[in-house]
Amino acid sequence: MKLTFQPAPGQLPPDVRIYAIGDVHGCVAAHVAILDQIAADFDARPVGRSVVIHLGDLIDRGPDSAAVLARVAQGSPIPGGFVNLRGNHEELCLNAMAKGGEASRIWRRNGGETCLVDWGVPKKAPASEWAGFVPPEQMAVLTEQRLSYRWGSYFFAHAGIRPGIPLADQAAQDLVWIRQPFLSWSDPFEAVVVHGHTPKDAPTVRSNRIGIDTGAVYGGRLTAVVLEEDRMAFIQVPGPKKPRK
Ligand SMILES: [Mn+2]
Repeated sequence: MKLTFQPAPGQLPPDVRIYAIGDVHGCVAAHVAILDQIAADFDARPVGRSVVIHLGDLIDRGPDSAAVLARVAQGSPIPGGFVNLRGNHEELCLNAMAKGGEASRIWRRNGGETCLVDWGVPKKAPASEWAGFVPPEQMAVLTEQRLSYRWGSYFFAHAGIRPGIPLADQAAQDLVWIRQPFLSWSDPFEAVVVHGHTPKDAPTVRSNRIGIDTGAVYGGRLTAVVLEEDRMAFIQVPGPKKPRK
């Protein structure tokens, strides 16, 4: 695999490489394939400090959310480990388990039904019992996700940020859910925001943000961005061919 680099809108120190992976949504084969490519790139071009960031929405809608969580729980294929950010789907899931009622209906309607099936939760089990079906290491992936991550001139969050508010003061609701006015904001932010959440046919590269949700679960591809010094490259693998019923 040969990466094609282009100028990046941000900057990292010379001995650092960041791999950030967009919305997986249960597309386990694509996830495994992209981790393999990341490992191959790292082995071919080792670097002093590295990390693999999941930008959130590991679960819901795709072929096997439980298998994706299990793979994430196993840890990174390269030194430096995983940083797992919270997506709105993980938030919906945890809210459903904690609150039941309307929160559980909202999650089920938004892709959570597939996740429950993947965990083997019986159709009639009440929301208060769902967590009992989740392997502890998978639950830990969900509960230990962080809201954002910063390195060099990059800031990583699932959905984006609220323009005009310092990065340190961003609300969880915005980091996990925001679309506008973030997506159409053209002025610089405190850092270049690397995010998923809003699917597009191709990665979006602007001077103030990089969007890498390329709709793997909707017939598109799973994308990872490779960031180093003043440049970047994309790794892309196909998502599943047939949507899940
Ligand atoms: Mn999302």
